[in-house]
Amino acid sequence: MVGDWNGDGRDSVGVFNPWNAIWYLRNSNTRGAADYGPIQYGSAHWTPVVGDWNSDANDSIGVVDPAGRWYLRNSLSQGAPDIAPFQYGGAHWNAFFVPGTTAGPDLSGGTDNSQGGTGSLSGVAATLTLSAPAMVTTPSAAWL
Ligand SMILES: [Ca+2]
Ligand SMILES: [Ca+2]
Repeated sequence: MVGDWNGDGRDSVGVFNPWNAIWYLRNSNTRGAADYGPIQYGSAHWTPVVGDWNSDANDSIGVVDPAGRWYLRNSLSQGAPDIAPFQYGGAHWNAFFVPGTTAGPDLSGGTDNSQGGTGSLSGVAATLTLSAPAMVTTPSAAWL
């Protein structure tokens, strides 16, 4: 993701490790150590979001859980959400299908399969989840 973490008017890079929900944010678009982080915020496989939630010119972090609840924080640090968590959207609507991630074991569970369109989405997610590890390892092995 990108955001203006320090309020200087320029967006710069940030990454979120979907396996452990740890953020690393940098104030310049260059290599180097994180200016903010590691910051543990959220849970594994939640969706990271960034924005200026409080209009102070600094972008900050947020996460959306698999049920569609948003947890927004005004500072680049660990801690409780600054805005009371709220529901916006349905379960799994915000999920990124990042290679190698799962949005939770419930995606392939029996309950989603009984909900029409949600069932087909679950099928796609399950396929991506299962194929991702092979996609990560096979190309590098072929190129060596
Ligand atoms: Ca900036
Ligand atoms: Ca802000």
